[in-house]
Amino acid sequence: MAYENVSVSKEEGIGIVTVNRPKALNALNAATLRELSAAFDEMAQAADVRAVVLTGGGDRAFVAGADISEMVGYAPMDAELFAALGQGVMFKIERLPKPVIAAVHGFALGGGCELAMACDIRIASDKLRIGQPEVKLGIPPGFGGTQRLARIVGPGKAKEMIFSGDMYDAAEALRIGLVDRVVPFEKLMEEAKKLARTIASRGEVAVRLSKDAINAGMDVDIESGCMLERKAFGMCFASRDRLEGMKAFLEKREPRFSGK
Ligand code: CO8
Repeated sequence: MAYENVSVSKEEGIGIVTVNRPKALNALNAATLRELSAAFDEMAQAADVRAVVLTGGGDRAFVAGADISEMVGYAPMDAELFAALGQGVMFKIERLPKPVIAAVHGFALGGGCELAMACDIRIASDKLRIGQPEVKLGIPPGFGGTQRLARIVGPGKAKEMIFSGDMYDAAEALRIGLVDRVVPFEKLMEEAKKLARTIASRGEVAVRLSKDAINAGMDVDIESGCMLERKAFGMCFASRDRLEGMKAFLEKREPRFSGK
C-alpha cells in the first residue's frame, strides 16, 4: 500500500512505523487510521521483522489526538464508526504477534495517549505532555482510553486524568507507570530501537507466547491466567528455538534462533 500519512521502514530485524502528519501534530484522521492498520498488517506479515517501534514524525508530537477538524461535522453514527475504526487499530497493535514499543514524545493526547497505551512498552522523551483531554471538547475518550488507562494506572488516577483533561509531564507519567522509561528526546529513537533489537534477538516464539499470556491474563483471574501460562509453556516445547536456547546454554555459546 502507498502511504501518505504513515511511513514504514525496516532495519536489523525491527520495523519502524511513523505517523507522519507533523503539520497537524500527527492527528489521527480516518485516512491515517486506515494506513496505520495496513502498516501493522505489513509488520505482522514481514518475516524479517521481530519487533516494531511506533513513533510520531517531527519533533513536536507523538500524536495530538484524533483529528478534531474531521470529527466536528460527525453525526452520531459517523462518530461510532470512527471510534470503531480507531479501536480496531488499537486492538490490532495490542494483538500483533510481535512486540510493539511506543517511542512517545511531545504531545501524546487523547487518541495519541490511547495509541501509546495499545503498545506493549512505552519509552518517553523528557519533553512528554501526555493526557486524555477529550472532556475539554465535550466528548469522552473513544479509542479505548477509558479501559486501558484504568488498567495501566488504576481507576482513581485514570478518573483524575480523564475527568480533568489535564496534561502530565514525563516524570509524572513515569511515576504512575503510564510510561516505562524516560530518556532525552535526542536519544529516544536510539533507545527504543536498542530495546527492539534486544527483543528481536531473543526466542521469537517465547516472546510471542509471553505477550499472549500477559495480555490474556490482564482480563482473567490469576488461576485462569496461570493456566494460560502453563499451556504457553508446554506449547513452547514444540519449538526448535527452545531446544536451541537450552542447548546453547549448556554448550556455553550464543543461541541461533530461527523463530520456528
Ligand atoms: N486535530 C486536528 N488538528 C490538530 C490537532 C487535533 N487533535 N491537534 C493539533 N492540531 C493542529 C492545529 O489545528 C494546528 O493546525 P494549523 O497550524 O493548521 O492551525 C497545528 O496542529 C498545530 O497546533 P497548534 O497551533 O494548536 O499548536 P500549539 O502548540 O499552540 O498547541 C496543542 C498544541 C496543545 C497540542 C493543541 O494543538 C491542542 O490542544 N490540540 C488538541 C489536543 C486534543 O484535544 N486532543 C484530543 C482530541 S479528541 C481525541 O483524541 C478522541 C479520540 C477518540 C475519538 C473517537 C470518537 C469519535
